[in-house]
Formats: sequence, C-alpha cells, structure tokens
Amino acid sequence: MEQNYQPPKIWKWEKAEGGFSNINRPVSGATHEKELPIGKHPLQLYSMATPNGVKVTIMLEELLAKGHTDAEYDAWLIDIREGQQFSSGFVKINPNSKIPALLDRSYGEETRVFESGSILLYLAEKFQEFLPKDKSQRVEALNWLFWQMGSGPFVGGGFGHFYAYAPLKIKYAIDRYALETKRQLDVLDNRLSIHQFLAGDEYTIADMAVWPWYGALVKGELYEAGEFLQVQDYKHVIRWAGEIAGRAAVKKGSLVNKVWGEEALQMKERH
Ligand SMILES: N[C@@H](CCC(=O)N[C@@H](CS)C(=O)NCC(=O)O)C(=O)O
Repeated sequence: MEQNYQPPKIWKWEKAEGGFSNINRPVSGATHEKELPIGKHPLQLYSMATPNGVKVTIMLEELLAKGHTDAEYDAWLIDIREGQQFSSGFVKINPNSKIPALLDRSYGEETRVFESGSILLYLAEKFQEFLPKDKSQRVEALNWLFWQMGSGPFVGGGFGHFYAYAPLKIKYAIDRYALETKRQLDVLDNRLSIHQFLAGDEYTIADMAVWPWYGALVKGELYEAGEFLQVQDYKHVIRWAGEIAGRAAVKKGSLVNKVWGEEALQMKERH
C-alpha cells in the first residue's frame, strides 16, 4: 500500500486482496443467476441485521406490536459477505445491490422498495403509523429521516472504514471523518436535549433510521470507537438510545437476519 499515491491519468480497477471490499466491482448488475425465495406473507424482506437492515425489521416488529397483522413478513437472509446482493433475483428488486430490499405482494402486482429510507416511508404510509399527522412534526420526522440517509455514510463509509477496516491507517482520513462523526453526534445531542424524540414528542421512523447507527455509536458498539470519540459526552443521545433500546419491538427486530454474535441471539430467517 502506497503512502504517497499519485493517481494515474486514468483510474484502473485493481481487485483488492481480501476483506469485504473485494466483493464490489466498478460496475452494477448481477454476477450470477439465482431467483429469490418467496414465502407465504405479502411482505418479503431480503436483508441482513446490519444497521441499515435492522431499521426495517424494527419498523415491521413495531407495526406487528401495534396489531397490524398485515405487516407479517418473511425475512430472508442476504449474506452480503458472500456476494448474495449480486444475484439476478436481488438485483431485480434493488439495482443498487444493497440490503435492505422489500417486495410487497399485497396488491396483486408486486411492488419493489429499496433504500431503507424509502422502505420506512413506504411502510409508514401504508399502515399510517410512525409518521405524525401533525404537519410540523411530520416534516421534522422527514427532516431527520433524510438527515440520516445523507449523514450516515460519513460515519460508516468514512469514519468506520478508515478507523476500523482500511488496511492502512491514514491520519488525514481518520481526522476528517472523526471530526464529522463528532459534529453529527453534537447535532443529535442538541436536538435531543430539547425533545424526547427526533421529530418531537412522538417516536417515528426517523428514530428507527437514526438509532441503529448513532445509538450503537454512543454505546461504543460500532468500530470499538467509544473511547476514541469520547462518546460519553453525548448525554442526550445516550438517554434517547437507551429508551429506544428498551422497546420490545426494537429488541425483536434487531435479531432478525442476524448470523453473528451469541447463538441464542441469532435468527437467520423469520417467517
Ligand atoms: N442507502 C442505503 C445503504 C444500504 C447499504 O449500504 N447496505 C449495505 C449493508 S449496511 C450493503 O448492502 N452493502 C453491500 C455492498 O456494499 O456490496 C440504504 O439506506 O438502504
């Protein structure tokens, strides 16, 4: 790995030696023919229990807890470490080859939904839940939902990648993304110092989108970076994260499509 890399005129793809990034290519589309399994419920989820994946299983479990039996779902594991996001069946549902992806078969024809934010909004509108009716709280919920979609990649693809996964520790990159991650935590801490939840006094899809990333971060569970980022300083985020972690549906949803950690806390598929 070169310290002082000078980019050539034209970038050329060199397949990475190992690790997760060697699964990706500079082109999109399927790498192999394989259809997706389909279960008995109208909602088919293809996912894995990563922070982006659990946003959706938490929402589905919250809907079921509210008595929406139509939210019953089959959750199939897409193991992204094995390249299963590049099967022809998955690519048909999400051309971007990222989990989570949802197929709704309730309305005769199939509706594909990809991008976790789009899935959360789709389910909130379908079931009329977790998106406030009050106009100003609704727009706040959407503000924070979209904030997460735009901000999260600086934490995951930026800080997490360079601090924990990159084969070379680059001070410039770690400094840049540690600063941004701490700035984002401060944004959340200020918001949560005046409101119980992100949209106001209602728990919404915004909390479901933000909690898996930033809740884990303040608990020191992401990238073992608690001490490095001094996460104990974000007291309001810690208070909010604890409240959400205590919800039964959040506990249930966090286990779905999980294939690592303590065996008793794994659930490869859910039907
Ligand atoms: N913006 C997307 C991000 C989804 C995403 O990055 N998913 C990751 C797992 S957390 C993935 O599928 N990675 C597989 C890959 O990059 O090949 C969303 O919110 O749904």
